Amino acid sequence: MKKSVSDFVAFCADLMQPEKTVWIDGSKRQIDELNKTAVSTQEFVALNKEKLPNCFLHRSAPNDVARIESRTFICSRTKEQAGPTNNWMEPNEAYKLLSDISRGCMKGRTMYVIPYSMAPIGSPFAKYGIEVTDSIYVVTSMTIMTRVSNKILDVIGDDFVRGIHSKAELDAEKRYICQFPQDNTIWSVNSGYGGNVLLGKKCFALRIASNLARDEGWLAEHMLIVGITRPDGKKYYIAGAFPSACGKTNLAMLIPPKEYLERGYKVETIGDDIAWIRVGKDGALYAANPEYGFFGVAPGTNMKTNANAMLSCQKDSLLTNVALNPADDTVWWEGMSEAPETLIDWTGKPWHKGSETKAAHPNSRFTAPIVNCPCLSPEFENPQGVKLSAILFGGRREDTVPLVYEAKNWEHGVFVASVMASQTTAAAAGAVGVLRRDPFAMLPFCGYNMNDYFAHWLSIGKNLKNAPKIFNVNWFQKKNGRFLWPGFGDNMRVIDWIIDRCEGKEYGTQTPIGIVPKSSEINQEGLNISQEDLEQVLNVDKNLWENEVSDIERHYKKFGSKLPKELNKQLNELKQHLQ
Ligand code: OXD
Ligand code: MN
Repeated sequence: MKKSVSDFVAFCADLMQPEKTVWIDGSKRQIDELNKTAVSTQEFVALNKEKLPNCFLHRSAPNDVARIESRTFICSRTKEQAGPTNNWMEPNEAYKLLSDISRGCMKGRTMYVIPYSMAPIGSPFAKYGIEVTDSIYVVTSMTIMTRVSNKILDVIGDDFVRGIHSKAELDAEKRYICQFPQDNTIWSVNSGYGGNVLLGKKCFALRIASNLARDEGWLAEHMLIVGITRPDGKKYYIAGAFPSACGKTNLAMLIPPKEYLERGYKVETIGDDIAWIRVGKDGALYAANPEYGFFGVAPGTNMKTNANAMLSCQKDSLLTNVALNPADDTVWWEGMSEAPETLIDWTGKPWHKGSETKAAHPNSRFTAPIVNCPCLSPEFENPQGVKLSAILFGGRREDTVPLVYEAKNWEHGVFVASVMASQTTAAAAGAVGVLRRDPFAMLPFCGYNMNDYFAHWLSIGKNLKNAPKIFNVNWFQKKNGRFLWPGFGDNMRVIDWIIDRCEGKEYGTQTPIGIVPKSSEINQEGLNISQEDLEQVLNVDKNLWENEVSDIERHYKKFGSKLPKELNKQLNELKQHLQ
């Protein structure tokens, strides 16, 4: 084993003083044993062995149910490197604080050492990590979400990403999720919520990896990747960035309307949350999903909205903060089906149908192996990734932003992504439903100065001979509280228009914001929407866009003088077009 690995593990053991250290080898036998232990200590509840084989319910502490952005820090050498959108802590100060909190925190516990790979081991995309943790929930989840194997110890270099996690006392006042980009190190303490503790995911694959990507000339993005095959057999791959809990999983696993299925359309999933994207020799972009599982939002998921997600979490999965149906040891969440009469809610208390409280937490999750997904693409393990035809950006907007529009070119696309906004969701602690700008859906995940991140995107585009087209989509427009667009499978109609545009079809109308489809170009066969509503979702309202521009100006002020000039130029052009 590399000395750097054993030194790291020795450092963690010296500091946190676990009773023993166990190396995770990725074998089923070892995980089965650990799951049994977790059931015996009530960390897990074993679920129905016939209906949900090898599935377990896990409850996190009630004050620890979402990512906590206010306690997430980028500990780069200078505040300027972390930029205007991140919390920053001076690295020596952060290391001292975390060491003080962590000293002796694993006394009487086992420290598990997890070697894992993000992306297929040995592929050009692969990056390796070691996470130490005192939580079996983390071990089982990491085994689902990443490629855990003792083989990693043979291929790992000194540049592996060091991850330290301890539940410690689950003390919210001493909860910290710190990234140290200059040392490839992540330190998370006093939390047990997935997004804060499965260190391969947000902390590594986005915050640390975005730094690596900037230095090495690639992109680490909060994006789904989906493959579409048209009846003529031609395949298209599309990546899409939407903020947390805005439907990336649903779009990645979309089931097309009957009319499309009958004509031979096929949709296949590559990833639902993170894309690592590299420039190919042909000047196109190639994307791979570095993860190995789904950590999806449960509420609202059902056999109609996302049958593939439902089918993915029926075996070998963890269900976190959902309700338990004690009648048959199955699980339930709001929006799954008609509620059973009685349940045990996500906090472990009895719950009755009609109760004012939710049975499942709004950010309850399924953690499911990607190989369970019925529509998993055969390209998922392709070490070269898949060639992107289009990149989508979008968020939850009740008005202003039409169903879809196409950016004029790469630079304009970067502008569109830099001003994206969405209503906040339960995936992060804090108010829900508040509109906030979330550039590239990366606001909580970009591990360095976002001005430099925008500049990196602009410079990647300059070298692309076969750049994907960039689009913005919005499935969430409302009138009198009612969604105007049916969404889910019907989003295929929008994807189809996007692919037509990628094929160079002379579609759409130039508007001040970009190219918007004419309603006649959206396939309406079997679509249940009035002509009026369809016109409305495609409308670009100049007054609303003038307000939007004022808000974008306020948003851009935060970035100060380092904001790339190309973006201000794009904003000025938008203003002119609106006049
Ligand atoms: C997630 C998130 O869990 O974005 O993917 O919060
Ligand atoms: Mn996410």
